[in-house]
Amino acid sequence: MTGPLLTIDGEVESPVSLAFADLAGFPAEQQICDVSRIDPKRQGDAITLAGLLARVNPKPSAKYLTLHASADDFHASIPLDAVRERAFLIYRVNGEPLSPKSGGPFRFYIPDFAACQTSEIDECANVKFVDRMEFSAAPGEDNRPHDAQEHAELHERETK
Ligand SMILES: Nc1nc2c(c(=O)[nH]1)N[C@H]1C(S)=C(S)[C@@H](COP(=O)(O)O)O[C@H]1N2
Ligand SMILES: [Mo]
Repeated sequence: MTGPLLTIDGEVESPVSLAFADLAGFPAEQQICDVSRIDPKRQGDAITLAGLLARVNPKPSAKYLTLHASADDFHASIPLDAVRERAFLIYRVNGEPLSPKSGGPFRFYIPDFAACQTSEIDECANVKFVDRMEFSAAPGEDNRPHDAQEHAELHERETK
């Protein structure tokens, strides 16, 4: 039993599907222990996006990263260069997989995100339940809310 998988594909040399145990096996320098050091509101351990990139080896054509959550059909597509050195993927809390309540099993996180709807790199791009990270030359699927009303409706759905 490997548990849920995270697929990383698109414009990369080596597409992969990774399970919890694979992420736990990433080298120490690609792990962030205790993300609360970076954002006190978040907890757990993460793999740096740089570490994931080193594994899949993006092609030069990879300019956008699309985060797919098929669980609730939520998607965000962001310019890779803007997050390459700072984003990470939270996957573990107290040695266990990140719970769905916290956005698990895999949650994308960008420190210093902009307020919702103010830029391509906003809080809404901190996609929960990520099951696929897709690299592409042009922007991919993105159904982040466009205005305050859509945003309020999304959060209303989320709490149900
Ligand atoms: N899969 C998924 N990820 C998501 C969302 C969502 O509805 N589904 N909402 C986004 C939005 S609009 C925001 S502002 C943040 C909120 O994160 P939080 O619930 O941890 O505060 O999650 C983002 N990630
Ligand atoms: Mo948001």
